[in-house]
Amino acid sequence: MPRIDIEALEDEWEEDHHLLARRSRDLSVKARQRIEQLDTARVLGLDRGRVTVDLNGEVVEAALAGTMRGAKAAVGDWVRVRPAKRDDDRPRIVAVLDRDSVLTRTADDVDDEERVVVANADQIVVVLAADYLDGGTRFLDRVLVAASVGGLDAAACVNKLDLVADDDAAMAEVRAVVDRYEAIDVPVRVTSALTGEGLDELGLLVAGTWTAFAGHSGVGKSLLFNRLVPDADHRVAATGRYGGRHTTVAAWAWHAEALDAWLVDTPGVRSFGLGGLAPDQLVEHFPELRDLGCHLDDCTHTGEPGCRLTPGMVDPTRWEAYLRLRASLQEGG
Ligand SMILES: Nc1nc2c(ncn2[C@@H]2O[C@H](COP(=O)(O)OP(=O)(O)OP(=O)(O)O)[C@@H](O)[C@H]2O)c(=O)[nH]1
Ligand SMILES: [Mg+2]
Ligand SMILES: [Zn+2]
Repeated sequence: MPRIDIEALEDEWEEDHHLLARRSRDLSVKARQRIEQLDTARVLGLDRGRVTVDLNGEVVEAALAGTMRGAKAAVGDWVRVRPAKRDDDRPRIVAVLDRDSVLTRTADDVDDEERVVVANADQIVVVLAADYLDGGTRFLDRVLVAASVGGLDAAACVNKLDLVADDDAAMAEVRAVVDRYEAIDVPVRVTSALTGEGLDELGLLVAGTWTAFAGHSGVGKSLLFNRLVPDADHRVAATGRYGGRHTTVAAWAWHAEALDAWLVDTPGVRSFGLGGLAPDQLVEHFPELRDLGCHLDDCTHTGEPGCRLTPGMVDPTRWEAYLRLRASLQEGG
């Protein structure tokens, strides 16, 4: 069911078409039928009241209809668009269609206001900086949970390889991260957006899909994006240092023609909250715990008598991540 205010929409139509102010139940049916006859478009970007959409292959600017009060569209959403009534007007979005997938986050684990990062994407690629893997993998562990909840695939990209290429210990850490996540079927690509290393492999990962990039500020999402979509020319931070720079301020989707892909650059965030999730649900979204073969009902594998989990069955770093997230969600709940 599209998220719309049918009654308000009817009012607007009555005004538009000078319909008799007649309220009957089949007006709702008619309003829905009319919506179904309208074109569908895909949201590429939002900037306050303006919504850029892809309407039958053309990038046009639309606006939310007055009837959409309170309804929110996000990048990637499919919407129904009513044509502009006058030449100087913009097409109006009158409905947001149900989502196939949605990646949401909250400000922290206590907050439960869900913010949509991207709707209807096939895949999220979490970008990590090779010289800051601890923070990056903690972020990745959270996004893997959110992607599992929201029904999209997840992958990782360890970027800035050039910064650690000469450091054997750091390179061993990069390899350990690749192995840890590939073991749970999360593809990991290793790149340097600066030198171009690994970009072909990253391109293959995103080819033919709708993929969003997420990650801390300054990890190189926009530079990677510009490399994959050369005509996009997104703003990239001037220096290679971190410090909560937040160069990208809004999510935006671009077509990477050579890859037949739609790629979404998103603003870096400091934290990726999972406030919408109950602590006991977490276990469902750690594949290695879900597939443990523990047959206790609703087992969280945290000391229940008869639990099948024994030390060594699960990667210790991922196990720590599970316990840490669980504790954080318990504090929030
Ligand atoms: N050495 C090196 N620097 C890189 C690489 N990728 C990006 N950078 C630099 O890192 C800085 C941040 O890059 P951005 O692409 O702006 O980072 P971002 O992830 O988009 O950041 P936000 O938009 O704030 O979320 C810039 O100065 C880039 O030039 C890389 O592979 N190696
Ligand atoms: Mg950016
Ligand atoms: Zn168990």
